[in-house]
Amino acid sequence: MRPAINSFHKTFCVMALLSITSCDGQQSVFTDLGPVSSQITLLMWIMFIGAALITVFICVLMAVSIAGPTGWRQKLTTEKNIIWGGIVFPVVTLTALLIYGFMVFKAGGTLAQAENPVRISVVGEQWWWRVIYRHGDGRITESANELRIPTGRPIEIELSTADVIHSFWIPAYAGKVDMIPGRTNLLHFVADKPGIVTGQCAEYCGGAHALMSFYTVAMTPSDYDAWLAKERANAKPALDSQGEQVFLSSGCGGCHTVRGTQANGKIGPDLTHAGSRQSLGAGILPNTTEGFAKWISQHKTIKPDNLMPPFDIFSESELQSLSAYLNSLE
Ligand code: HEC
Ligand SMILES: [Cu+2]
Repeated sequence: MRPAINSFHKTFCVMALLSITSCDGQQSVFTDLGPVSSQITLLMWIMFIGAALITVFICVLMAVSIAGPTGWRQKLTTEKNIIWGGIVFPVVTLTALLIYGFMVFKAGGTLAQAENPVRISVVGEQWWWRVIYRHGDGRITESANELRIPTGRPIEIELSTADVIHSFWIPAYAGKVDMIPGRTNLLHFVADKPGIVTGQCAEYCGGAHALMSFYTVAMTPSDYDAWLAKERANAKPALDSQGEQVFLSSGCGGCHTVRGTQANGKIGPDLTHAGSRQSLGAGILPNTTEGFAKWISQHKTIKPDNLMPPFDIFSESELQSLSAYLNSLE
């Protein structure tokens, strides 16, 4: 058990470090890469600075009422001051904030009326993301654990869940929206410029919740169109047929799809272009041949509780060719 705990700790420490360094933009509430998140950040600053000023003011009043000159203390207790300071002021500020809050709540509202938004469905699954790109012709392309979006175009994300409540959150673009069983919620935003940020499940959803992350890649519209055409295509024929053979004969295809092969399972993430994503295992491992080998041989310790069965059956060379094959699926 020891090595297992150690490697879990290692992952945990790396995650903790990442979350500290994340203040420079990857996944920070202070980063605004679109109009919806700027409005939310402004609301946050107004609330924070307002609350800080009021707290300081209350502390001064308290100090005066405890240790101030008698004249000042008497003034504090007049009926007029109680009514203005204790009733009128809170009612006015809280009502103003409530109205302002409702306005920010609708931040994506005008975007919701946009014609022809980019439509993408994201389904929360314990503990990964199913991502479905909806094409203009009504067809779909399924992918996983990464969101790609074009800049400057209104984005509409349809959020649902396959199991329990999850919450979809990319702080750089918009507020969190819950994924609730039996419902479809819509999230609207725009990405101002190309870049890569991360998002995270923001509602506790069971064991591996903290390891349910994902990358979002914003691209110029022409790059996006080119990428989507590539994503839509089937997997290229494998250069290394041994790796593909191991994949197809080990039961992986019962849960995973690689379009263009016999693997058409729907239980786990689509792997048709798995090698071209930013990360593996919902944002927790680097997308390299070693990363795939690590996932396949150690995923139960790297991401405890995840629902892929353990596979300790491969020889070193089988694992190597299987990983190289998956990494070649670009
Ligand atoms: C019983 C179903 C099942 C089988 C069989 C299965 N997997 Fe998985 N696999 C999953 C699930 C579920 C996940 C998502 C785990 C998570 O991140 O929580 C997953 C995740 C993965 C990922 C990470 C995908 C990503 O988007 O980053 C890879 C790679 C992978 N599996 C490879 C394999 C290989 C190779 C095999 C065969 C040796 C295999 N799987 C067999 C269910 C399965
Ligand atoms: Cu969660």
